[in-house]
Amino acid sequence: SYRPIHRALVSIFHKEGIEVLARSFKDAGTEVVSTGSTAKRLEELGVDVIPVEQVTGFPESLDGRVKTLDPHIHSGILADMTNPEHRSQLSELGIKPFDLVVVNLYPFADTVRSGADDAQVIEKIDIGGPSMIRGAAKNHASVAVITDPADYALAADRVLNGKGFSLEERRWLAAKAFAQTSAYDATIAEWTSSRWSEPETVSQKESGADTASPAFSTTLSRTWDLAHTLRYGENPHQQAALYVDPLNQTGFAHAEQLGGKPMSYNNYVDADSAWRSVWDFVPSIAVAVDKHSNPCGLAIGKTVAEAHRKAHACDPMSAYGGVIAANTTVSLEMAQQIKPIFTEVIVAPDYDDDALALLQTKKNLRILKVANPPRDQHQLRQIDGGMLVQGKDLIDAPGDGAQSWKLVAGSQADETTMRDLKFAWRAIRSVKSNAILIARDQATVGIGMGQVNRVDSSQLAVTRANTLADGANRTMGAVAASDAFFPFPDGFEILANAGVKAVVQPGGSIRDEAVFEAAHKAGVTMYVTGTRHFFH
Ligand code: 93A
Repeated sequence: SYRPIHRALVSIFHKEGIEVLARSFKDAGTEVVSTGSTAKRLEELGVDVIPVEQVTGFPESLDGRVKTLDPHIHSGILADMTNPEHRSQLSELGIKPFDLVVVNLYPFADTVRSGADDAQVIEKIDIGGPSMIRGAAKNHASVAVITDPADYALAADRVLNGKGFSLEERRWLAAKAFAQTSAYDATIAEWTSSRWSEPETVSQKESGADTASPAFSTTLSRTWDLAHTLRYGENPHQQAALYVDPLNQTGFAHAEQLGGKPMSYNNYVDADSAWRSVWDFVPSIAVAVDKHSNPCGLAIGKTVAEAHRKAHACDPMSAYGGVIAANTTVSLEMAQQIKPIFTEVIVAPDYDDDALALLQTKKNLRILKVANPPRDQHQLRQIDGGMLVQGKDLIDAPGDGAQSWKLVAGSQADETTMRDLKFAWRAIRSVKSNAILIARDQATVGIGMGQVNRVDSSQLAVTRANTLADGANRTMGAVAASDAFFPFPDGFEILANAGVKAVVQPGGSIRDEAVFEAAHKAGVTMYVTGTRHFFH
């Protein structure tokens, strides 16, 4: 099953690391065919190279777009040398087979990231390279294909051992090669479909596309590059890794870490969630303190330090070991407040120098800087055997503007109450369903999250508000939001009994009238938004 390497085809964009392979070619006397700058580099390294033009009898043309796309090359790659007919055809045609193909591709993703214009990006779509790789991988019965510079030393060994690669090794190399060409094409598809969508001139009948698919095609065709493996997943017995979108270099996954231990799987999940919630409040200054992907405090402040004080005060007990996100530069004052609190992660667009220096004295605090707001428009979630995709629950969905809210009980909210209701409605999007959120002075004071019925969420929100406040009654005169409708009056009544004066909720239950009636009786102002904010 071994195939000795007599003749190799080499065409590589990145020349790094090729020395070891070049030396083996020289020492073994391997015949090497190569393209333009690759041939030049190999010659510098002392290898006798046959230029590809000599094999094709055709000049490199069209600015290099046609170099190796030629039957003299591809017959040498694709001939199945275990097949006598292929062998005799090759000799009739005067074509010599390749035993080894070494290719790495034009740097498409790097070119996109460099900010190059469309024409330059398009020029970096490699056509000849993937053709050679796919041909050699298909024909692994006869050819070994190397696409990863990390395998050059291995290839050099197999060139020099006189036996070449085993069939098992060639199959493994073929599998790696197909994975690489498919990822390469997927990145191209992501880039093209993000800018070229179905034009209006194509009717739905003509395109035959599912109406949902154009919006999602960019997200679904996305490729993921392994950034690094993580120590473990949610639990120590689970393997985990971080993959990043090669075309989105600005997202949370690319956060710059300015201090602390390496990020864990749970740190990423929780901090991403806190990060998302503070951006809902721009242009206001907001801080979130999260635990297990839920806020244990979320607040708006005149300064970032004030926002943090208010967010922390919501539930100081749960804030222990939490993650903190701010949507603006962290000040020294805020850093001083955080100093005594055990915190896993802090994420912000930037830090004042003195604030950063102070935070860096906390050796375990992971300090993340993410310059840009969240950008991804869609969310993916894997289910067994499939993938769910949805548009993001953006806060400016219809109904988020209070102008479309409908007053269904009690009297019109005054300015301060309305301000707090809007805050509560905005904040509740970050809370796992069923969610009930009690707020005052543009800060959460009690959050009931993730319960399997709304009554428990209401009770939890009230209990949290009043037991975590050193004897103060924080629900009396506060406002509340519910992420979805109250199916019965009971969940609402818990809030009313605790003294909540105004409630905002989506409405839409078949028992809406009973809920509104309960609000009316309790003298509580109630608005319905018409939209909900489920978050599962
Ligand atoms: O422009 S191409 O799509 N057309 C080709 O025929 C071709 N052959 C090799 N790109 C082609 N290549 C690529 O050129 C290889 O994948 C490799 O990345 C690069 C090597 O360039 P050079 O000719 O400078 O050695």
